[in-house]
Amino acid sequence: MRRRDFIAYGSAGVLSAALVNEHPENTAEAQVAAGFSFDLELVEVFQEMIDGEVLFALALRDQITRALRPILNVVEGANVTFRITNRTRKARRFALAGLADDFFAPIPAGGSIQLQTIANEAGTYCYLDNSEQAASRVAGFHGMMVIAPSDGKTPTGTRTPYNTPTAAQSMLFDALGTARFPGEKWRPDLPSRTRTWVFNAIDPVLQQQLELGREVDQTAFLRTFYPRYFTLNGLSGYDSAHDKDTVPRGYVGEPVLIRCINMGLCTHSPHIHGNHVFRLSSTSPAGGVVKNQSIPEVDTWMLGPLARVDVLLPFVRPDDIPEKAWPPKQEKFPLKYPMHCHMEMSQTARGGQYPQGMITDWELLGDRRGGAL
Ligand SMILES: [Cu+2]
Repeated sequence: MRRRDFIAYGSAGVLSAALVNEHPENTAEAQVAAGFSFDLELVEVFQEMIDGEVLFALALRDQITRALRPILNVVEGANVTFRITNRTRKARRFALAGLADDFFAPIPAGGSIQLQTIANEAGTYCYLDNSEQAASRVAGFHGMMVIAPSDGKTPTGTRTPYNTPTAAQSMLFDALGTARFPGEKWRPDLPSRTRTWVFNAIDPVLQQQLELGREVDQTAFLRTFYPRYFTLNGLSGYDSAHDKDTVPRGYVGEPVLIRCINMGLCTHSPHIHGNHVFRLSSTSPAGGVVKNQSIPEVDTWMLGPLARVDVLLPFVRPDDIPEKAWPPKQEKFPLKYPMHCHMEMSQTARGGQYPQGMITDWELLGDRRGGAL
């Protein structure tokens, strides 16, 4: 089920009948010879929460696909142009956290701007509005930017998500498809082998303050922030557990890269059942991408505010099923395993409804595709 999202036109904030989509896979890219360009607009919207409550929110929208909070896909080294129109009631400032060009010029209310930068290092990044410090980011003006590598191969030619991968990253990606990980290498050419997870926490009081056009006192905002909804790709609970763009699905031997960013104010701890993940990269204090020199195998990974972490879900036979009992005969495929945040407050909606918070599934569709192991 898709939640309803509405664009709010004008300062009156009247609910419009225009339904809009939030599809992470609706990439906003429009590749041109010299680089990438995006036509985007800053909008005020109303979005339906998991319990039916409708809240005001801010968002960046792709002017062509109409997707809210699109994933911006570019390639390392390319020139990137953003043409942005600000349709909100306040001046806004688009920023790419973690890239060298962190601060562009402000965009006045009703104005348009063209911004340019260079995609300087492959990895997972985020865009946001920092004109009201953290407030408008948390209120929905955020999204992911993915810089794919221009080459991205290990010394032996295996594809990875990074240019000049570390020795540890190379060992892991080279090992995919061999004894420990029967099956295939990671496949960047298949969209189903990469998932993008954007985490956020929503306080209805903040959303209402922004809806009413009130100034947000930053100190008070940080002190009193009281999130009631916890979202993954803008969805919660049942919705995110059944969202085709959020749920990793595949057969044994089809590893999936999961790019994670936390746009909220709370620290989260995504925790996964069935398989462990391999933590590939994290965020440097200066905002860059840290390609890990050693790769921990974990079932929980920490995501502080503004953290960006890549993990690899290997899609191996789950350890809790003995080899002699594999493939399972009584329990039928697909085997569904949860990912839920270990910060327990995040599992609820409105402080009580469990499990309607930050959760999704991943699905093991069957033994090795084609049967050969
Ligand atoms: Cu659990």
